[in-house]
Amino acid sequence: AEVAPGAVHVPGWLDLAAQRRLLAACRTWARPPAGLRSVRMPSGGQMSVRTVCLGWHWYPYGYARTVVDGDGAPVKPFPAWLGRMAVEAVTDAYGTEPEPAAYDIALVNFYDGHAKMGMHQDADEKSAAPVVSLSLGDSCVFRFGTPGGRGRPWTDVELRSGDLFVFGGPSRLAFHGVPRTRPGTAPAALGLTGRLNLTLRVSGL
Ligand code: MD3
Ligand code: FE
Repeated sequence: AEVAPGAVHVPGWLDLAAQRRLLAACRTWARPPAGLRSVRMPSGGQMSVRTVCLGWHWYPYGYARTVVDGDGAPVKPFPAWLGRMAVEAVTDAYGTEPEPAAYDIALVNFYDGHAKMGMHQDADEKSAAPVVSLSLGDSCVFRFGTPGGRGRPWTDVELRSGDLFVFGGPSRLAFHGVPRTRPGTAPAALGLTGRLNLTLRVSGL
């Protein structure tokens, strides 16, 4: 379903077996060094989401090759199979191949039952390539706004385990956030308490 120009939601893109493989990989990436951490904003606040990065390390507001705001360790490599998955995702969502830009960043966000993410833009990448989002575990309310500001109008979309969302074109700089998750809604067979979201991106660096 096209939620806005360039914003395409593909429910159930990953079957249970694929979700389990991706979750197992996320669990190895989450371990230190350069593992899961919660980001401290320059304003002093702490994000309730915990994040691990592959390829490039995101910090407010930029990308580095080491965990500059954490343990200082080199960021884990971005695996080639994730890059192939990103190209397949864009191709399936849009029905056309993406421009030849190499996906080289993954941000893996973990939400416990209380975590949420305020409305923001993803503007630290130097590429206009679409962002690929994959959800695992608990469902959430995903709020999709406009490029004009963090306020209304917005559309609330339920994201479930296995869902794909691709954000490109005019939607690439839209404000978006996660006002709440729905604890206890993860597929029992997945074995995850909470929610994971992976975003695959092109750094342009
Ligand atoms: C729209 N993550 O990591 S995924 C983020 O569920 C982020 O963890 C949320 O926002 C999450 O920055 C939302 C959906 C998403 C991801 C990236 C986007 C929507 C986007 C980039 C541009 C526009
Ligand atoms: Fe974002």
